[in-house]
Amino acid sequence: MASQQRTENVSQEPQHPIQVAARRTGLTADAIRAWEKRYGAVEPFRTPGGRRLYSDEDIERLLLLRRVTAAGRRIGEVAGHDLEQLRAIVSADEEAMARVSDMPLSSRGPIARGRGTAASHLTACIEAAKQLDASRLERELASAQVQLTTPVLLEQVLSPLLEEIGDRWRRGFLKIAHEHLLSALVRSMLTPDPLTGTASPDAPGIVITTPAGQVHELGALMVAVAASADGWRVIYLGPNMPADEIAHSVRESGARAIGLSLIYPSDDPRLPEELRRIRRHLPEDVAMLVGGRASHAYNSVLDEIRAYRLDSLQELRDSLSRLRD
Ligand code: B12
Repeated sequence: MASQQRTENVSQEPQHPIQVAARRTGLTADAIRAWEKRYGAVEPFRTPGGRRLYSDEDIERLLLLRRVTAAGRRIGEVAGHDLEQLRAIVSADEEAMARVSDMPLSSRGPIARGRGTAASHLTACIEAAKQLDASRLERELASAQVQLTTPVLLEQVLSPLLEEIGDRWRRGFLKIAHEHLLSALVRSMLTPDPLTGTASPDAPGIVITTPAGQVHELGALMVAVAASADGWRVIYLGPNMPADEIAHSVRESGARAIGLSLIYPSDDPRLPEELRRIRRHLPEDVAMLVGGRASHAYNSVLDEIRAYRLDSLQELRDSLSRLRD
């Protein structure tokens, strides 16, 4: 059972529903409920109707638990610690891990060197990318990953970072090597999440990919991470998938939705037919969610096949939450 030591400056008023707790911590709602049931990690207030409400302090506790588990500790070992103990473990773990700089991101835990805002992480990442300093960029990305919630990481660091580096590359200020370094690191950072998501087998499923001819993959990966963070069972197919394969995966997995990312090109004459083909082979009630910088160029075919065109990951999260209900 969690010790209930309270601190003065963090509100203890139960006011946030579980979806807000999930968004603020980057944990899935399923994971939060499982930690409560199995380990009593955080015990929220219950309304008369049985809804869970979390205080700011509960959310801080969940965030600390997320960081200690991300650093390799088992939830069962730490769930009973109070806030002070958790903070001490986090800072000792992260200090030790900050010394590990030459291991690949996927094989080590997160690194944090003090609390940063999304803007400060973004600036640090841009500087490291400009200098082609791979190990510093890895550290900065890992630090952002552990200190920020998943939506903030995706929308306020990774997305503008890719935009900025892509833009400097287009204007000739950076070389293709900068972009390759960045996209390789971002890719490896995003990949484990959708593949090892913590969603339960009966969570609603979503197939995520890019259609044939669309080879930019990072938008699809971001969608996969965002859906997974919201408790969806993600079936991630990778980029450049033929229509028949996509439709087959939806039917096999019983997915309720499909997420397609369209980044480049925005004038592929074969893509409209490819999109129609996906729709024709999908069960009627499967929702098609389409986004990415090139998606607006295919508006008319998207309307025709009753796909939802979404402009941001926030719109994705809203749509997923409506579909779930
Ligand atoms: C990384 C990258 C690459 C990598 C891709 C690696 C990989 N595995 O994906 C590599 C180096 C291979 C590459 C190659 C090329 N690239 Co490139 N690339 C980029 C870069 C930097 C990032 C792309 C990216 O993933 N962006 C992040 C995405 C996710 O951002 P976004 O589209 O705005 O999406 C956001 C939302 O819309 C939403 N979203 C995305 N998808 C979806 C889906 C759903 C369902 C929802 C709800 C939301 C959603 O999430 C995002 C986050 O907010 C961009 C620059 C940029 N500004 O984007 C150029 C960019 C896309 N590339 C470009 C070009 C020109 C190319 C090349 C033609 C270069 C060349 N001459 O070889 C080739 C084309 C390859 C091909 N065959 O198509 C241009 C495209 C210009 C245009 N006319 O649109 C860009 C814009 C660079 C530029 N500024 O000129 N590229």
